[in-house]
Amino acid sequence: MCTYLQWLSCWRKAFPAQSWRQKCPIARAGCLGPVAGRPAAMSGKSLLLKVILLGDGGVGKSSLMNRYVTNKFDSQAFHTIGVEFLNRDLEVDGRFVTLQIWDTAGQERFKSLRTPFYRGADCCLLTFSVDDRQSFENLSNWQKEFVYYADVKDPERFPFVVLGNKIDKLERQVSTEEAQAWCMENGNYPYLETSAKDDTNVAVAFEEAVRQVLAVEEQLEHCMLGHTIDLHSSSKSGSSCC
Ligand SMILES: Nc1nc2c(ncn2[C@@H]2O[C@H](COP(=O)(O)OP(=O)(O)O)[C@@H](O)[C@H]2O)c(=O)[nH]1
Ligand SMILES: [Mg+2]
Repeated sequence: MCTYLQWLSCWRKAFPAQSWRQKCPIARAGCLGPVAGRPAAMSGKSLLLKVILLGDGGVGKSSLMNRYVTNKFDSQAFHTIGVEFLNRDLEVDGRFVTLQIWDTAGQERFKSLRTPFYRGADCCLLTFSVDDRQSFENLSNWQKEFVYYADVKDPERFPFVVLGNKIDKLERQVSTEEAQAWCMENGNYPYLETSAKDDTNVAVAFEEAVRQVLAVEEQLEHCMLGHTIDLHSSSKSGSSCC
């Protein structure tokens, strides 16, 4: 018999980096499903979380990231080339977190970057623009694409957060109610309306992403602590919590 930490350390040695969740029997059973390939990593005392911004080109993904990390907004922003990421440290509910925010360009020629870009994500921010109906209608495609390429084992538990950006614009094509209804129907995702231009709800959106991940991690820890595993035996004892 061994402790949870000993067991975890053995698993990580046996199945390094990204593969351990997929090979862990509990992970395969669904407990660890929300996280696409690896647990959130610890860097010093800070938890490193990888968050991905997805959505149609022009909805404001790069602007949201830049507003949050550098507190700047550029109305003549250049198109993202391939993939970029920026880090920001924050504290949420007493936990110190380093957010690694990944921003991508959706152009066809960068499609080969999808798998390494999506893999290992702890949270996905599905983004549309409230003045662009098509970007809202494409949310399902972005969600499916992420689940497929990130190889999410349990999509129902994966932490998605939906952002309706550009609420400073006077003419809307998507109402708050409609967006909330979509979130409710597609997995009860949190929905936040943001403006990278006015800095409305931008920090709140990223904090919500962290909260969603922490909630899943807590569930995971709870789940794994509930297991007693005999490393000398091929079968595991203890009842499943998932
Ligand atoms: N009015 C307004 N414009 C925005 C907002 N966010 C981004 N934009 C503008 O929308 C355009 C596309 O933004 P960008 O961040 O490049 O979108 P991305 O392709 O999703 O990364 C740029 O001209 C931005 O200045 C916002 O919240 N309000
Ligand atoms: Mg961009």
